[in-house]
Amino acid sequence: MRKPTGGRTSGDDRDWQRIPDGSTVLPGAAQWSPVRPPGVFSLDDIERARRDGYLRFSGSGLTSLPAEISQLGDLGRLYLVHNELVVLPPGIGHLVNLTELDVRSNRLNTLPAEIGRLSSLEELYLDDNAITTLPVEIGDLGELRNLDLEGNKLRKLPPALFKLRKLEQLDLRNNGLTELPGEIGRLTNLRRLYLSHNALSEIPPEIGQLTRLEKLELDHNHISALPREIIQILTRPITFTMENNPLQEPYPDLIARGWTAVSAYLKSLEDAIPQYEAKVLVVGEGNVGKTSLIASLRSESFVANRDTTHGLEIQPLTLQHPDLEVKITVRTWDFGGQEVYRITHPFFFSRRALYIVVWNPRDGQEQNEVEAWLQRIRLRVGLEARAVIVSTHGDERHAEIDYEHLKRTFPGMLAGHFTIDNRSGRGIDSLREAMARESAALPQMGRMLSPRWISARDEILSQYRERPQISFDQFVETCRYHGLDTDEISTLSELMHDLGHIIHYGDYEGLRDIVVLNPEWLTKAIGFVLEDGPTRSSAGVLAHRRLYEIWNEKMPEGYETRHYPYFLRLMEQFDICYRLSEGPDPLSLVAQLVPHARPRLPWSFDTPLFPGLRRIRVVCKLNEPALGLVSWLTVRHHPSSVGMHWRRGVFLRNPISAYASEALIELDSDRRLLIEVRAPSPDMFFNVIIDSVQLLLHLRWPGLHYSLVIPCPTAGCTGEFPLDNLLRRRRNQRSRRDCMECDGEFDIAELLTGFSAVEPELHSAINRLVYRIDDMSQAVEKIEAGVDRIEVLATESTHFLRRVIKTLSTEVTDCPRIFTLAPPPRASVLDRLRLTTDLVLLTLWCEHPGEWHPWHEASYELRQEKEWLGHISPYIDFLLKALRLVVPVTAAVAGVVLPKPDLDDINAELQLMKVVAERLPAQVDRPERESEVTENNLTMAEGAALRAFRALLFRQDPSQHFGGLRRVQAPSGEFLWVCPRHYQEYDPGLPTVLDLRPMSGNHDLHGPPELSPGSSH
Ligand SMILES: Nc1nc2c(ncn2[C@@H]2O[C@H](COP(=O)(O)OP(=O)(O)OP(=O)(O)O)[C@@H](O)[C@H]2O)c(=O)[nH]1
Ligand SMILES: [Mg+2]
Ligand SMILES: [Zn+2]
Ligand SMILES: [Zn+2]
Repeated sequence: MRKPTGGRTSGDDRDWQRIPDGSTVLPGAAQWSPVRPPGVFSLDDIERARRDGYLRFSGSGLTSLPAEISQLGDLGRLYLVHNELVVLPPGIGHLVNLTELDVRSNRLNTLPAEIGRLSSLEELYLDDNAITTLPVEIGDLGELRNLDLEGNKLRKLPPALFKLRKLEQLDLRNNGLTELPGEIGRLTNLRRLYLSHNALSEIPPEIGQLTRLEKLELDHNHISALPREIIQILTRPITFTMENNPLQEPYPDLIARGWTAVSAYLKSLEDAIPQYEAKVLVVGEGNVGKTSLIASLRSESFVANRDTTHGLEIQPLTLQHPDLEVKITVRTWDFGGQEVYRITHPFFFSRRALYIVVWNPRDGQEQNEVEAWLQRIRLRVGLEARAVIVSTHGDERHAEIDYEHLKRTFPGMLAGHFTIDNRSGRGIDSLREAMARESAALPQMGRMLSPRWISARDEILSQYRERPQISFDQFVETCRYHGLDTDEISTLSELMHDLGHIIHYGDYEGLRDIVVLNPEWLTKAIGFVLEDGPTRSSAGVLAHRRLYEIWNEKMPEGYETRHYPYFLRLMEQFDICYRLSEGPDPLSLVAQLVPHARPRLPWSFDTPLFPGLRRIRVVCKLNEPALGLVSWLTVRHHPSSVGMHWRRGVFLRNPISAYASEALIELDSDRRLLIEVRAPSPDMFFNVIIDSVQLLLHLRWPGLHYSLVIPCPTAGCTGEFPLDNLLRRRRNQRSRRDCMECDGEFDIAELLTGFSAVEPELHSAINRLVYRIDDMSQAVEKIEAGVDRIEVLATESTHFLRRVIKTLSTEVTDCPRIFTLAPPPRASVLDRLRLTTDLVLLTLWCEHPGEWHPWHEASYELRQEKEWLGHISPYIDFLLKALRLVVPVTAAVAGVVLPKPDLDDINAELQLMKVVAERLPAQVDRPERESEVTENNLTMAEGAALRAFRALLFRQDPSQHFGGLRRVQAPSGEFLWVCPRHYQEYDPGLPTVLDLRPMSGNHDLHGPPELSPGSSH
């Protein structure tokens, strides 16, 4: 649990610290505690307090305060942390000069009325007590700026609290608050409001009046919706968290998209009406009666010899809501059951939908087909999926299905089993009722939506039959016609994409121009590539010039050539293929079609380790086969490809050769993925790979369970150690572990290399690396002699920089986080050294792994920002250290990928930053409890400083252009801000497709026209 940024006066209190177990340590504890019997307060103490202006009596088992306390009328600060106090004596009211009172971690259940006399009090720490009520006199503390009530037993907030107009920070976490009164809106000076871990079910609209808020924490409450008025604070650079709340639709998706989306939605709610809509997906083998079932549900007449469904049909259906006097509008998705659609259809299995698994219990139809469909659904959708089983041909055959067994296999997922007959209509009514009941329980039921949004959406969707896709311009035009503004339009498109109504990737160049209305239009195109004979026989290598043949000749209605680059790009987006070469005859690799045979590899799992290398090996055990896992990994990691891939595996080499890191990933059975990394220092590459495996499993198969085990190092031994067991043993200080199979005894720390838990705490890790860098740079010849040392150091540094990014991402992801400060370039050399911090140049950096560099387009002149730089200084110190790691990395990489000037640039920036940092004002604000390291590795002070930096940056760059730095997601999941040059590695734009239509007329006189972004229409 993170502590808020509590203020504490500077000076000798700063070394006072709270150690991680929550107890407290006093500076120079030796001279205090041993000689003193616990709980005794001596006259010496009083004397000393008079002299020093403060009294500290912490962690000493004190049960009451002596009467003498009231004689300390001049006392400025009183620290009574971690004692056994049950009450504060009324005499406390005499301490009228007290500015800070800290009674954390005692047993108080209320405060005396006399507290109200402490008219100078600015900071009051009452966290971790048992306070149930506060006296009205609390409202008299007119100077109070910081009130900490975390971890008490408040159920209600006293009205007097809202008289504290100067309050800047209010911490109410971990109380039993059930209600937040509207009066909170009076505390207009609040900057930080902490309300996590309470029982709040609503946020009052008055929250919108807190326009100075920088941080609002609402995690772990019972909040289901947000008031419209919150827009006023959302439009500011605020850190707002509300994880673990039962938020209604569409908040979860919107929040995942960002607060701008939430604001746009809230703004539109003015005239909103509840929506009763559901999505029903009908799946099953071919020819079992799916289409006939939908017809029956729609009360259409039975068709004896119905045609097979090609791809996907979407039909509306209305159902009566079981409890309300409203109709539910259902969109039924009828999936053609033929084999060819198996790969692409699961892309459209959405969450928050009802599934109908149809089967025909005729001879030869097996129950396990039903089971296989349920499994596909669960893999793709996860545990929240709901499914109904329907047996057709009920008039002819009795459905023999072991429903109880299925219920046990898919706990919580099944919503009933129905036998129907499409010819006679038997059973249809009760199925309809069950569908209405299940639909009514879907989370999006009753979602509020503006009628303007509804009519825009409906008009767009109604076109799907005539036009499988429209341009985003057309989408925008329709929305504008219905009165939506720009923010609303992008939010609506995101919402529709998330709900599976359309396919639209607004964040990607090349993909953002097309809005797909009929998903089948797309899946068929992809299916044709996957089935293409020549591509299959050339081991998955797809020559782009084949696309005309694939897409135009096979499809009766054809695809327009201008869409070819889009389809290909989307296949990349779906991790189906990647570009092998662009040149005159561009090629892509379709990873699902690579050969079965394993090529010759530089090494395999049983090759002995070369000297100077270490290895990390792990097995990822899946509870169900994950079809396509290896091919998806092959695509994701294609920058590391060395052309060695096969159906069951891939061999990778980190593109930065200085890291000398190689990996072998291979399925040795349907459910076992082996991963081994070999390198002088394998941790970084290993972590990148294991993170990407976990991310893919999580994204593509949310319903899949997996565990990680470490295979026994003995050659030929089949023993393995579950990872969590090893981690637990290590926590329990056990150092060795026996193998059950070969009786070998192994060092647990050695088995666990590469796992983050062994990693030292971030700060000490950085310090150690920086020390080693200094050590090395003092003996340059050492580097030249021992090449492997720089490899190790470079890899380890990169690994830690990746940890740094991950750590920073726990605080801030919506802007670049790495920067340097420099005196303005115009200043003379002398002026630059004699820097006054009135004018400082802030330059953001590109965060591309292994190649961090300053991005001078993103430079800001900070004028008169002394105070802010003071706020940020703890983070600047942290950054300076982290950035020093960049130098050896870059040095190792220089010449390989980076031009040397970049290295000079980096060095120059760092030198200047050091100059600036040394001249920064000491913290002008109260310092933080800086010794507290939070679980995510940043100290309190650094976290707060990072947020302050964000606020500063947003003020400097309100349009959030950041000099063209853009956010991308690395294959292993973390968000990075990168420069335009590196951006292309994440979003390569549209591929080139050559149009080799058969020659006709004068068409080919000037060679084939190129089809790329500009040449459409
Ligand atoms: N007697 C009888 N015939 C049915 C029933 N349901 C479907 N049929 C017939 O079975 C055949 C297949 O039905 P469809 O509804 O087209 O099956 P489908 O599952 O949509 O097939 P695909 O689209 O190819 O996946 C049609 O000829 C229907 O008339 C039923 O309950 N009883
Ligand atoms: Mg059908
Ligand atoms: Zn063994
Ligand atoms: Zn870059």
